Amino acid sequence: MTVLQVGTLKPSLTQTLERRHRAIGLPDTDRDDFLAEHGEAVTAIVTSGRFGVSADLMAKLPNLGAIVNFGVGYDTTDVDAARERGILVSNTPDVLTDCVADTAVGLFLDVIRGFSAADRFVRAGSWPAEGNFPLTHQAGNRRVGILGLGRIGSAIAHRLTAFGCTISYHNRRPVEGSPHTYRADLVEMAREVDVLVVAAAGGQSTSGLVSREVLTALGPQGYLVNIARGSVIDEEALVELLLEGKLAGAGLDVFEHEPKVPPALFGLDNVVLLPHLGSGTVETRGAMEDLTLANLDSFLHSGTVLNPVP
Ligand code: 8YV
Repeated sequence: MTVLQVGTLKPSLTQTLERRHRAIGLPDTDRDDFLAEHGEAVTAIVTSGRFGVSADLMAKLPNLGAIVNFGVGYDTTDVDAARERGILVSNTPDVLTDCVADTAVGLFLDVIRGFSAADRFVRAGSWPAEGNFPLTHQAGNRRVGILGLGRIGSAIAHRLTAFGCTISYHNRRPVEGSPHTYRADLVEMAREVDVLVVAAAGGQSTSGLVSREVLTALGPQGYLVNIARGSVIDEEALVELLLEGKLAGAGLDVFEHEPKVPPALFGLDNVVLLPHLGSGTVETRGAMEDLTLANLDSFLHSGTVLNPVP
């Protein structure tokens, strides 16, 4: 039984996998030779949302039983192919909800109040030279639309409710028992809100969901916050509309081609750019590591995982 690591993982996770399970890493080169030698022995993979497992790789691992994903998002793994082959896929839900929701609120405040831009203003010596920083806008008591009222979306709604915001949301279906207003039509919701917060899962079903039409409906007074996946938004349209002043601003933790960020955004003070750090705290990444190892142990001991993806 061999555990295979796909992609670069948190160093302490790699150390534990090597120590406890003698895990081996999938090399970047000469993969076919490597798989010819080790492929049959591999029963479990540990990977992360940045890398994932393709159907092609699964086909070369005839005894693979589980793909254990470090992270809640698993859009880089071909889950349909895994299901067809009877391979379990697990993720790390719940433990990162609070940190990712905090990041969304941080972006929400920053993009509306201009804190990062104001920080640059102070550091550049512009305060004594130019006088007061230009006025920004109020963040509390705004109308916020959340795309994806799952665990993270609900935690964002909870936080922004405390800021006096009115929350509406768009999902495929209404969430039973939710106190927030359901909007079946995303374009209509975007038209009605001041801020659109994207918290939907990535993958094919949500690819390009925040289209040019949705962004145009959000309009020149509207702000966009994305802590989900870059693929959910038509990034080209987003950049164009921001450059043309057809959106008030955007707070982005995720991008379509990470770690590449469209350079056209670098000069815009109404855009806040973060390097996909939503879950990136010592506490949360530690909890994700523990849950990843618990899912792997569960599979190796009982053939089941604790957090199977739907
Ligand atoms: C991680 C994430 O940065 O959980 C997710 O889906 O996007 C983040 O928590 C990522 O999974 C680590 O590679």
